[in-house]
Amino acid sequence: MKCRVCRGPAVIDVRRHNANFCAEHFLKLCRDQVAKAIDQFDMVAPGDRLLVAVSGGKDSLALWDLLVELGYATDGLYLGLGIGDYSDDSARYAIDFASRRGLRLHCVDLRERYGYDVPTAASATRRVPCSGCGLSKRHVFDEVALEGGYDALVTGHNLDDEAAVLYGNVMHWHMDYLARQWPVLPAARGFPRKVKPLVRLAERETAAYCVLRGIDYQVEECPMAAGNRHLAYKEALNHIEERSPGSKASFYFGFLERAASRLGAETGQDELGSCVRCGAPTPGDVCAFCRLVERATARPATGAESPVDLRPSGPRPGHGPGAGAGLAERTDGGRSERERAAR
Ligand code: Q46
Ligand code: ZN
Ligand code: ZN
Repeated sequence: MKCRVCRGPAVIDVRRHNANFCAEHFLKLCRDQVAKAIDQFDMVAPGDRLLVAVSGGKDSLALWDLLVELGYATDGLYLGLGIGDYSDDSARYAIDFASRRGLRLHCVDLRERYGYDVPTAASATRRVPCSGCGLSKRHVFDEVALEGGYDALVTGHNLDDEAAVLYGNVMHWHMDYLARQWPVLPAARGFPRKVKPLVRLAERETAAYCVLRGIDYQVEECPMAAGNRHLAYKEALNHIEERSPGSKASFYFGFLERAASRLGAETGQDELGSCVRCGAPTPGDVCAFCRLVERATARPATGAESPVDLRPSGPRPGHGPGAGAGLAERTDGGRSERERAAR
């Protein structure tokens, strides 16, 4: 097995490119693919300050490393979800990565900042954990990005993620989600710009990138992933990719080229009011996140305590100090109503 570029010994085959690469040229391929995605979709401008949502997993740490390598000004954001040892270990990987490189990492803990965690939210709402988890991530990421004045929020969604999201959205004909499935979402009132520079790299490639760069990452799967439909879509696509390499890329990029622009995403911003508690755009009085916090922090016994007051002291961005971080959004349950309406 020889490297396509230098004919030296290869360390990885990338079947969808029908090519093998040595370590040096594989790392270059990864940098080139991220640079190409940023350029192709006009994700960021020179000098932009980027906030990278890092979970401690391979995708977000590879992404952060790649952006630093490419010369972008980045800070990280880690969101503590309170999922036992899994969260504790994930935090360590994120913190270790940042401290070794002298990078700034905001750490936000759901329990410390809002008084609940993902397991509590799941039992209070009686929904799959990913539902409240996804809603929490989206809200906190938006909030911290706006608070910090970042030009864009960057998430580690890779090609496998995006293809699986597309598969699910097509399967159920979620036309509103399909209309917004573009690797860049522009900034809007109450929302930072959101970009996904890893869309040209597959999951296996971000894992290989981390190994070759000596990046330690959380290899365990989240123990609360049960009920996550996204994983089933990924498995289905993996079967197809195995038999027909390149299918995922063809599916996803074919959609972007041929269909996405025709769907005409509506932001819906004009119809939204502001949450009376946190100021976030919402179609109702109280946003989905604040309702989640209220349910997850409610004490069943006396009823004497009032729900957590999330009202910011000034105009949004609000919610007090700190910063947080995390992964990326998913298509399975738990899209907030403001996201349904606006994103
Ligand atoms: S962390 Fe949260 Fe994921 Fe765990 S509970 Fe589901 S959404 S699976 S990326
Ligand atoms: Zn080579
Ligand atoms: Zn709110």
